Amino acid sequence: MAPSSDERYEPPESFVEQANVSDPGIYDEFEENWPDCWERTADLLDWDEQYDQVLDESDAPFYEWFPGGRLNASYNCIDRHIEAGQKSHAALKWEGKRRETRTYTYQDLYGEVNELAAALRDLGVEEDDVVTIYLPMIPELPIAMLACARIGAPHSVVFAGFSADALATRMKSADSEYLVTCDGYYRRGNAFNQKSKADNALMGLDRQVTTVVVDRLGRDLDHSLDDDQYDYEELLLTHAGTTVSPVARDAEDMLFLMYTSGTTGQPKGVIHSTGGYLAYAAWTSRAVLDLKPEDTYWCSADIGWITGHSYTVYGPLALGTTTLLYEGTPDYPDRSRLWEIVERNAVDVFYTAPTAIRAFMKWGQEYPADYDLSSLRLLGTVGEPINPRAWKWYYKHIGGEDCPIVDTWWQTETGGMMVSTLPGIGTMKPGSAGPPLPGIGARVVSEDGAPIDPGERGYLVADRPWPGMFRTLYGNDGRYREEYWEPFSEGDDWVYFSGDGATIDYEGYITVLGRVDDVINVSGHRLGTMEIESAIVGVPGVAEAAVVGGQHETNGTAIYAYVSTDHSRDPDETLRERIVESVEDAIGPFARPEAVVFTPELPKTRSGKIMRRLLENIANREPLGDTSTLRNPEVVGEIEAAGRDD
Ligand code: 6R9
Repeated sequence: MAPSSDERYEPPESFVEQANVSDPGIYDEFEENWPDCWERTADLLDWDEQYDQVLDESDAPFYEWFPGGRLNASYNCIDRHIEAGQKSHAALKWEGKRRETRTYTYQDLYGEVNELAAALRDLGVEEDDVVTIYLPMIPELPIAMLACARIGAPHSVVFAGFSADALATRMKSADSEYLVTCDGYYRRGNAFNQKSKADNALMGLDRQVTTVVVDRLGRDLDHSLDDDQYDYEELLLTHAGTTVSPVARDAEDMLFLMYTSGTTGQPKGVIHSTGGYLAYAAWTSRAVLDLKPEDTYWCSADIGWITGHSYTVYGPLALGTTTLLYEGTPDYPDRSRLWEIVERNAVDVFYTAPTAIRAFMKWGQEYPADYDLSSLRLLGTVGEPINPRAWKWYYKHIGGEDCPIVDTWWQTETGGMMVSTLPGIGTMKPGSAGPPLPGIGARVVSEDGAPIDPGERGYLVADRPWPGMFRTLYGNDGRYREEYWEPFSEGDDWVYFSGDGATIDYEGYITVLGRVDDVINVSGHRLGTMEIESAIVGVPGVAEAAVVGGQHETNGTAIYAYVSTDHSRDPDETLRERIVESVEDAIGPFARPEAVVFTPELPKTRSGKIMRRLLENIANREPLGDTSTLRNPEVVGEIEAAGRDD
């Protein structure tokens, strides 16, 4: 990825004048009062019981934020806005794939969340039971999340594009006995059966699962319900008008689980708390996204990923904003779809991923140019590094050179944004995310943990905890400690390791370079190479596989799979197709390799380790450097040739 450019942009005066945060003194204020500075994030919420303390570090790195405090996330995202007179204010606006639209006021949201909460309770869901949600971008997805939050049942949302196997693994890992899913959804205009995927997953589980099924497709897809499967609409009717008082949860109680890929084949269940997470999501939505209750705000990420959790659902709703949900893809039915939605809804703030921006760029400026985008006040990006060219295109053709851009670096584990300029304060430098947010201890260090010189490559770490941080990995405190805290901590100085490489400049601006571990970021989706490799080696005839990320014009990175076959099998098209299918079955279509390159052997060191770096260079058509440490240097030429033929 290209390094940041030297260009600088200042936020327009008109933006600064109205910004939620515009006093540069905020950085010092947080430093001087750390950790009490975080009280101002907790103050954005309504608490049933005040917390005793801001931060308890006694069992670090198992930190506790706002211990002793009690609150309910659904109350904070809904009820309190109604109590404040906002019942007729739009909470959710939904744009469906077939141009259907739906608007839920805060009162509507209250009604449906309560009815579903009552129904879930009736079905047996108790406080602390994990409810898995496997839904596409329809209003029932955030509604189900908030219904769970209301009764103190942590949700585990599994992205709808995941396969049956991936769903089963996640349900098993979370000991989840409840599932909310749907009959199906439209994909590029065609009905796609989601329930059969869910049913297949349930067949692989050795426990009874109670399922709620949303009817998204009506007559376009008939489905039948088993004894332990319930129709969503019918459940709501049975519980029409019922209300459930929000359960006061301990600040440290789990609000949700979110599975993400790591360096081993097993996905990790990242645990987020109720108090610290919600406070941090609300605070960053206010300070970085500049959200105000009267805004219509659109984050284009799927709620199945962390970005949608923090910045489509929890942050914006905690602030009483109108949050927009879009079910479709940017180019269906045509490439103007997003801009038409921005214009029609007069969207104020738009948050998307660099992959999407690169696609818009490729399609051409004429699509946004046809629409009135002047309602936009602020733009954001997240998920991967943004190259300066894409940044400038976004600034000019979407923002009309009048909207600041926040390039926000963060992760599933961090719960909320960590590195970004504050839009009403900071100078923007295309390609560089910016300084750490106030109170955040993000640093770039060398292998031994010492600060690196500006311009040098180092590792992105955080040397202090923050309220939105994950609390542990589900059922795996050991892995939490080892993977995230042990690499850079010394004694009692706990340092969080992000897994990303970065540089820092003289002004403290951080440019994130990407993962330094075996995680590949494809279009902002995090995938573990091990997960993909194990799907590939499961195909009969495959001997070995290595998967690396190679640069891709729009997706940022694409998956390149290098595969050797065993004696039983010669590589051919059928095998290639089986490999691709196997990856789709194990993970989902979004993990499909861009190329499968057959090679008689994988390049290995003398000790037998696969040289992934070398394969990465080959995928990127980069110079190979020293290959003398290879046991089998002759394969390199063959792989290069095979890749070219592909
Ligand atoms: C929120 C989210 C996290 C990984 C992270 C990094 C990459 C995210 C970025 C960025 C450069 C940015 N990443 N934001 N890289 N600039 N602004 O995406 O969470 O799915 O867990 O991915 O995404 O590599 O480590 P998640």
